[in-house]
Amino acid sequence: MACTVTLGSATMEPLVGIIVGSKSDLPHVAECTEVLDDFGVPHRIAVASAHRSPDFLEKIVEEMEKQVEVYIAFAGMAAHLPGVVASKTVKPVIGVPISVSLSGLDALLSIVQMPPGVPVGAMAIDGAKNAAIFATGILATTERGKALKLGDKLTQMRAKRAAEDYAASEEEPAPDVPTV
Ligand code: C2R
Repeated sequence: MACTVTLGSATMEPLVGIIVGSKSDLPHVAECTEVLDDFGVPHRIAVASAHRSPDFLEKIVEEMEKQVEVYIAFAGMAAHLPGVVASKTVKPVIGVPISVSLSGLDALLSIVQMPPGVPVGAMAIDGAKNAAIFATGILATTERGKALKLGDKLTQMRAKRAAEDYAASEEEPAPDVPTV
């Protein structure tokens, strides 16, 4: 499943490689890609398991290595997938624990407790949206991220959220929301 984003006349290569342990995790991926799409960040999605389809996972990471700057890996239960992806790349890997069993604590601990030398940036359980925002923050410092004005878009998103709090509290004046 590949997704490219067209900006003007230019079709862009994916910047984020999303790998998910099972198709049953895909609803969480949708929450993540919705945010990436809002920021205009192109991404590619693959279903590949470190346990069930290790050869396919290896092939997918090999391909994505040539394209993406950051990975997001989703997995529930014994969530070894993000760590295995991290073992195959030096690029940042963001891990999202999915609450399939034990309220997601099994997946959280599997992702967060990586041995020194092979870190995974662990999100909260089911933290798909923050994974997209964190990936966008990492990309904001890259050349392509600068071209996409990702830093400005993140600032705008935060200002909008703050303005919503002001508005809900009926406080004056609401802060200006920058436009990108
Ligand atoms: P099924 O619904 O397919 O039985 O999967 C998946 O991410 C999913 O949340 C149940 C759960 O197993 C997880 N899974 C992993 C890995 N592969 C699949 N944690 C892995 O390689 O780490």
